[in-house]
Amino acid sequence: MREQATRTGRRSRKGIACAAVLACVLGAGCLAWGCTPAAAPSDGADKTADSTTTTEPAPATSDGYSDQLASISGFPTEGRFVDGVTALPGFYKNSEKNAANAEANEPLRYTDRNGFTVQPVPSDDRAFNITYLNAENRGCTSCHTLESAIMSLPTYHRLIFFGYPTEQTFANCIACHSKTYQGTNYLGEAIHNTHMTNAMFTSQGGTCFSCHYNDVETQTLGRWDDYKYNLYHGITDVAAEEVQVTTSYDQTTITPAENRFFKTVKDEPSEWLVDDTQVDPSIYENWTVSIDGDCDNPVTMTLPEMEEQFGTVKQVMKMDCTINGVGQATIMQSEVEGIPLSKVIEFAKPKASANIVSPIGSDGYDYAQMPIDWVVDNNAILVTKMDGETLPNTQGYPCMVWVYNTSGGNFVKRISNLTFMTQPEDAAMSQVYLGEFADDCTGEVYSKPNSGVLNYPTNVVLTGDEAKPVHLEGFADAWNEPIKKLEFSFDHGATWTTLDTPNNDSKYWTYWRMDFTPPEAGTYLMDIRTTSIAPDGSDHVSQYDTQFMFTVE
Ligand SMILES: Nc1nc2c(c(=O)[nH]1)N[C@H]1C(S)=C(S)[C@@H](COP(=O)(O)O)O[C@H]1N2
Ligand SMILES: [Mo]
Repeated sequence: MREQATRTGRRSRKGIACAAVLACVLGAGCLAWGCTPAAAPSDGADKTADSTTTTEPAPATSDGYSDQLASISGFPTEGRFVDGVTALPGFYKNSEKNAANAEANEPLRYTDRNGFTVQPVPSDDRAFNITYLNAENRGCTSCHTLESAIMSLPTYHRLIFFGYPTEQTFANCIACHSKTYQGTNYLGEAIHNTHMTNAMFTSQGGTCFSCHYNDVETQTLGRWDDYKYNLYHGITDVAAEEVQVTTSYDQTTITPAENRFFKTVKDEPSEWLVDDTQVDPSIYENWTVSIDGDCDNPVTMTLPEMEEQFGTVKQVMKMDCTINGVGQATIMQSEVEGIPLSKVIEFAKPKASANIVSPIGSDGYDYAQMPIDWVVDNNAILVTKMDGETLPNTQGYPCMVWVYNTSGGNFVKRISNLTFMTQPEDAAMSQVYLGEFADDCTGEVYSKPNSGVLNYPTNVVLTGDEAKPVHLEGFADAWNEPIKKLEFSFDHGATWTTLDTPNNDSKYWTYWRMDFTPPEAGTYLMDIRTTSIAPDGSDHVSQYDTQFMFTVE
């Protein structure tokens, strides 16, 4: 990991752009408002102004708008345009204008907090992106990081911090804030209300189009961040037949400790227990787990007693948070060691009726109610060590449940109870999280299967050795579904290079590596399309491509 550096060089142009808003929700009212031409000075208003503030009468052929243009650029205010075309080149010089505009509107670069140089908007020979798309002032992260926006809310909202230098985006908000999960209090509602009435947003000229793209095809306001990479000028396309790229993958790569993600528990920040210099061995020695509920042999044991009684196993396991959005880095893989829950369950003797076991966190986290069979079949363990060391505080010291083929939402930190329960059969799988949240805009599963780049933030600028070739690496994962293939495109999805991943095991993530030799300096866009194998054997193709832009010099 690079040295920490603060975000610098961020200058603000007029206008603002903030957190993404769901496309479908704004509807015709806002669209119509957005399409109505903004107030152009009316003849009436200008004439009134002229009569009271100027001594010379305004030229008969002029209007207020032409006067303004004339004062800016020497634009002729008299005579038919068609008679004066030879005079136009005096100021209407295409190439000079384009170059001057491009120079005056060089896209912003800055150093991100991980020390990477990033340029969110590509340069193009006219500065089209800046001038006409207003691209630097649109989309959530043109104004704020997602982390700082959430931390600045007036009420508590739990946080996810990435360990990989990937940029967190609204993609990580979709799952919990979907209509299917939140009902009427969905993301668009929350984002509209926190932005449209927010002085920071309005005072900087924030509008619908700070967050939205007007998609004439679908007649909706789409999320700018979903469209932006396909709208930018200045991206060099490379077709699959020409692209110089090598790819490989494995399923064994382990996440370095510094790249593990951290999700806060529901406590106060002072109780997050993130300081590993404060790890007190007596917490581990004295930690008790109550094995209770619908079982014949309820018992309370300390962790050392459980290790003694049930032994420990070591296994490589992935943790993919169920909300991990398209291209996001709420994922890791580690070699974990701990007590097999199958042994604990056997010892506890669940009642014949019991079908659920729920590890409950000391913070009250009780979302993980899993079928007993699922926990046994998927080799759940009560983890006490990660990569050979005592579990760090951030990762749930002194213990955390991990389960194969199941998302991080079921991995409970600091469990106080293992409770057996009896639930109606049809409800039994409802709290096993497998990344299947719906996307309100399409009604499809949002981010399964998923993929992402983990070694650079999108929009990174690479020079020197890092540019020849460009080395990219990252994951593909679909929770309980094996990955079938990854496809990479460098021409906006027209042609694809395929990386097949035969005999894939859904217990582990799929970690890919790529070397891309850029044909020339410039900005490139990589689209990743991921395919997993659905339980019925059919191909499950990612709904959205993961998009990653980079500039090489
Ligand atoms: N006790 C407790 N355990 C918890 C949670 C929680 O809020 N409380 N969140 C879960 C979720 S949703 C995830 S993704 C993982 C995150 O683990 P990490 O911080 O070790 O990466 O912890 C899980 N375990
Ligand atoms: Mo999660």
